[in-house]
Amino acid sequence: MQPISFVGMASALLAAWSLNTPVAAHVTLEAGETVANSTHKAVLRVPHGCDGDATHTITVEIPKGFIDVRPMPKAGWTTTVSSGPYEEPYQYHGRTLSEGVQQISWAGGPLPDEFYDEFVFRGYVADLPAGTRLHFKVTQGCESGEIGWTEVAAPGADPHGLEHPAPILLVAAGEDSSGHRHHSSHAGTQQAGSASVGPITVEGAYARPSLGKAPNSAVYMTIRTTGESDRLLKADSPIAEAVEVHTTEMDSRGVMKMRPVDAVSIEPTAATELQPGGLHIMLLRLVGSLEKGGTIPLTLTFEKAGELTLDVPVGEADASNQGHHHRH
Ligand SMILES: [Cu+2]
Repeated sequence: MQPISFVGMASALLAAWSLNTPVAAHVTLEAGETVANSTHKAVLRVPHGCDGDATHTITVEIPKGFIDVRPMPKAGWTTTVSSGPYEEPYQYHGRTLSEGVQQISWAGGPLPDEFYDEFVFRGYVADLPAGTRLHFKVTQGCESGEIGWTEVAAPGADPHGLEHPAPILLVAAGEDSSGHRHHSSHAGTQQAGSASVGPITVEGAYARPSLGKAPNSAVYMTIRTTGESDRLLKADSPIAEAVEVHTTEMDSRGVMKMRPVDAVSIEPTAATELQPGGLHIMLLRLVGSLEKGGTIPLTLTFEKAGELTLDVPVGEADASNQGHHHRH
């Protein structure tokens, strides 16, 4: 993985990519980490062509252990897969899978050298041991030839020195240092109040109990990323007729007011806090009451990491977070 420092650029136009990409020269996967026994959406990032030439083909080889693979079709490109038998069969959702996709090709474009694009596919990470590196060998076909992003470091060796490394997806341990379980974006398995998708982690989420017949409530949480900058684009929950991302500001008369925001930047340099008196997720026109001790489902959509659904406990945050009043 080639870490990309994008501090402060979250609101810049995507076109800025191509002006700032010498550091992002490699073909990489957007999320470098996943966990075993989970569905994973892989996003191949192609930052430029081959020595100035446009790209017309991207081919990726699917490594052993990444199964039930489905590419996302791409406008302007012809997507093809080649399938074959797995080295060994997998038990998957009550079925035995003995063959599947081994290679995906996107042909078309062309993708001019000065542009950036993404190629998406999803699959299921089999029951692999933590620490397994899945190497997705990529061949980038250009008008004048091709570049193979296929180099693989020896086990335990650092792949950073390689000139044309194969994009890596690391199978991480199921628990992080704080003892929290990591979870896939599959709903229904998370610990209430925390969840992760790709490099994004949500922790400490809670919803304010509804008061009497108050039609609205709010959800607070801490969001972090171990990857590049991302943006929270929207939130949804069946518990409210509308869900908006709000910020709280003081107006010229010193009155705190809330207003919707288009997106919230998630930067790798600092945690993003959604808290009373600041950014929050607004639940408008509640469908029922929010009782302390219950949970509500909430889906967050991130620009790059995609969707994450978590169960949000209804209640209070840590004592340190109490005492603020959310104005309406
Ligand atoms: Cu609000």
